[in-house]
Amino acid sequence: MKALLIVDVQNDFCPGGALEVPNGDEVVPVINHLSQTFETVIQTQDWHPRGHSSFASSHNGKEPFETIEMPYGEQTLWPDHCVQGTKGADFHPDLDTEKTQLIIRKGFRTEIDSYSAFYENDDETTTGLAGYLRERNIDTLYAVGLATDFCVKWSVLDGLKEDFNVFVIEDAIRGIDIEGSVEQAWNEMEEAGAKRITSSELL
Ligand code: VGL
Ligand code: ZN
Repeated sequence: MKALLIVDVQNDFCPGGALEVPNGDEVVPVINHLSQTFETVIQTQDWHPRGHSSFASSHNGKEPFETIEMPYGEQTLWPDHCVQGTKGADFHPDLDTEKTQLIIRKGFRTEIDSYSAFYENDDETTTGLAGYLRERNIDTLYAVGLATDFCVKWSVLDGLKEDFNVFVIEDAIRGIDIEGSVEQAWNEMEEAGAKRITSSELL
């Protein structure tokens, strides 16, 4: 059984948002088209409390896109984004969410960031997604959404680590791209066993 995994298609990651992904909104019509063809659709939602430790504003003298050392390793700092209950944290208004069966919220613990749909950035704290998928006999994921080089990449890598087959739909994702990070993300995903496809191969 397969599922469509829609990662973080939220206002703050779209043009005009707090952490905009260039052309991030272009994924919306493609994803809407794809979700019609899936029986199981799952979404993630970046969902940070105010003052989250991944926000540059929580660290004196730090600017967005600098990195700091956290107890679990290196962490990139971001503009305040996807704050719980704000418009920026809402899904893009044109994203079709009727077919969504599960929404995984992540990044809600102040002290740990969470890029992946499966594990928080400490690589230990789980979201419960792997168990949910196994109980529903889902063994294959099709990953779409934002951002290629962060939440999509880590969701794909962790999905593979948890033994799911993972396809990445290249025209249904967009990246932030910090110093070549999109190309690096593709290399890492493909080396780990992800299969790169286009939506036209499914539609
Ligand atoms: C994301 C940075 C911070 C993402 C979330 O959805 O890729 N990136 N929080
Ligand atoms: Zn975030």
